[in-house]
Amino acid sequence: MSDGILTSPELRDVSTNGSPIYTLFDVETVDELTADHILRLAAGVLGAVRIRNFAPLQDCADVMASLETCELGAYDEALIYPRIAKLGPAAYDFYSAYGLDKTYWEHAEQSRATRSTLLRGGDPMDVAVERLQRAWGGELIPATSGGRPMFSGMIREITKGAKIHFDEIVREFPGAMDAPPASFLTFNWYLSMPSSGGETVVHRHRWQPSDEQYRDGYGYVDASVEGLPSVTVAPETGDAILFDSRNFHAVLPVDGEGRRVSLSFFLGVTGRGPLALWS
Ligand SMILES: O=C(O)CCC(=O)C(=O)O
Ligand SMILES: [Fe+2]
Repeated sequence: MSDGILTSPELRDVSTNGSPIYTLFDVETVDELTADHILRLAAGVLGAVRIRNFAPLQDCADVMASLETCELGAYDEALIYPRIAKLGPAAYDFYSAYGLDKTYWEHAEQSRATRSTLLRGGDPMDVAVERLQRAWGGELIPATSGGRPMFSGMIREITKGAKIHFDEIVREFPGAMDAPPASFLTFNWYLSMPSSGGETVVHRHRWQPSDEQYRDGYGYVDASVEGLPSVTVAPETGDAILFDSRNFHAVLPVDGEGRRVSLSFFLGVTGRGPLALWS
């Protein structure tokens, strides 16, 4: 271990027996996302980033008003229960032995068309992409499946919570994505948040085979993460958060007034830059 690691101001002592354990699993709440946040999430030395006022409240309100006239679909309720409403296909819904099936591409096209007018006649995804691009300072490109650009930018309403789960397309749906990225992050921009409840909890834990004893439908019971460090993020309307989607995470049920709706997609640092070497 280098001196740099031992003296970093971001480190916290979470020990219970006197010796310090550095988890490098904090939430950073910031006004501006930077490439460094994305890289530290990718490297696994940050729990989550919350970006305050990611986009204007008026944009959120306008998208929410347009959504009133638009019926949301849902994940397959036989698999994802309690129900999670959404606009836009997830690989989760359309994976078959041969990759993403034909209906995925049909849903992608329809959903893009519906989403493309929700923000005063424009697409709220463009706002998110523009902000992320500015932070990253480089290109954002769609992942591909069978050579075709995949859909990104679901609008999702989680009301009764989401079970503890992880998202890692290359492990869950092998072969669905052509060129796997070198990291797996999730982005959510909260278009509406309730007055209480609906927090996102991220646990410092990645899937391992023994977790299967804790299976609970599409997710895992609390015992899978017992005793492990975790962070709870309570975004407000207009905020966005990013974290490593391979870490087990859950959404708590809404218990106040108001809807919990986010624009959501996965992103990953691609693995085709130069290789950095060190000792
Ligand atoms: O809605 C959230 O806060 C997180 C939802 C989730 O499971 C994800 O983004 O992977
Ligand atoms: Fe998730």
